[in-house]
Amino acid sequence: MSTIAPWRLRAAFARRLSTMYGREVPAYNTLVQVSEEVNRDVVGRDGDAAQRLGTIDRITAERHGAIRVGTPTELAQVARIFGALGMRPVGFYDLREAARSAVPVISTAFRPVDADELARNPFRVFTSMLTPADPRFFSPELRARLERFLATRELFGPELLALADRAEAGQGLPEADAERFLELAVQAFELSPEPVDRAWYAELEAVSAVAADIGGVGSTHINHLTPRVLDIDDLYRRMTERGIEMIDTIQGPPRWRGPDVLLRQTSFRALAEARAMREADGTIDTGALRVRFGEVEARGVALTPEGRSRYDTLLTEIDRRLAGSPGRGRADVAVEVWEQGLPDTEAGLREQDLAYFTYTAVSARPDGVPPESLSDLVEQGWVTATPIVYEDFLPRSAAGIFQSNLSGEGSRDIRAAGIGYDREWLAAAIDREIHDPFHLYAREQAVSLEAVAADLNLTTLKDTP
Ligand code: OOG
Ligand code: NI
Repeated sequence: MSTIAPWRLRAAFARRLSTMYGREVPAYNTLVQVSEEVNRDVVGRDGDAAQRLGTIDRITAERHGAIRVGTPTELAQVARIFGALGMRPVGFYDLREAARSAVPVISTAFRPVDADELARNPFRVFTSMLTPADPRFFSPELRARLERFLATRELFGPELLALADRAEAGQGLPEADAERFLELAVQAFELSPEPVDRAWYAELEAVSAVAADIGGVGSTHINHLTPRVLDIDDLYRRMTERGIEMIDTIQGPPRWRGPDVLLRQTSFRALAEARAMREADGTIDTGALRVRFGEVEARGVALTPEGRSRYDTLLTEIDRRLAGSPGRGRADVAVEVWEQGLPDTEAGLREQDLAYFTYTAVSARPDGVPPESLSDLVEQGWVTATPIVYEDFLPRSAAGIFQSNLSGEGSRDIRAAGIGYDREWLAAAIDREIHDPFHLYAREQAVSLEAVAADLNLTTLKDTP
């Protein structure tokens, strides 16, 4: 019997999750359909240029999901399930600081880390973990009850976890086991029909809607599944024309004349879904919760640490100018700041070492001796530079997405000191390396430069740019 490799499990899981989510949240199907229309139109209009950051096949299949769990134990189990799919934890996001309203979580993203695995299927899941120990959000008494509640629930059964471990250790599963694994894995992220304890949910919701979504119920669920689109402004217009209420803005960089960088995202608001509710007297009623929404994203080139700090500076500058002239629209101010602060060509980004690229020696080489500097090699036609797509997330955008979908602001005690979590803490808590996204991009670029140096017999290229 043939073994189903991790990347096939990943692709199949993403497909099945998409089918399940479309059944549960029909507006998601509309979003996917409109995204596909937009992508077709952009490829028709711009041809190959539209596929500079990924082939249309990759982009059509590309999704990210988001889930939320309550404890390090649950997060470690999630890591085993995604490990079976060839997805590793990458990056550490602290949304407690990034959001205006109460979002008491820290997060990472599970995704493939190697270029060839990403090319096969780039499925990723933004995964957040509740922080009941943070006294800004939870009193010691509420924390104790919340932790007790979380300790008794089981999100992932032993059969699912055992299959996950076998898949990760054996680099895949035989067909029949793969089928069972996928079935159980998708089930684990479906919305549970179990009644929600209304009072407990409401108590947590008063602190934070995110806390209620995570700790107010006995299971987890996928809360959005995001397709990738080549023109997010066009998509926003088309969704609005169809009468779907979108959040106010597109998060991240503005639309402008230069290259797409990092990530732009927008979403439609969480929809009210009927849920069974357990009342204080034990009777079951029907209520409604707004927990799931539809997000869409456009991806650009990955920025170096220097490019990223430039990006953060530009965001702050937009806020500063807006505060100075409150009558102006954010989009206009953003474009102005971008045009003043960022090179508007790929070559400019490369020369200032603001973004990552892969380099390839061309087979039909110019005559003579190759120059030694990388920019000369590219300019004189010895080497091509292809932007590396940003595969990760942005804390401020993520906080914005969380926030725009919350029912209330929640509450927080700003006098209490927050407790510090970081990448090392998270790695220890789940006993896995948390990859640094910058290292992954830098490694991909470095590997390509080594190949160029070997192809062209150059010894001095390695450490540039
Ligand atoms: C995750 C929100 C963050 C993104 O794309 O930035 C996110 C959540 O709502 O659980 O998915
Ligand atoms: Ni998302």
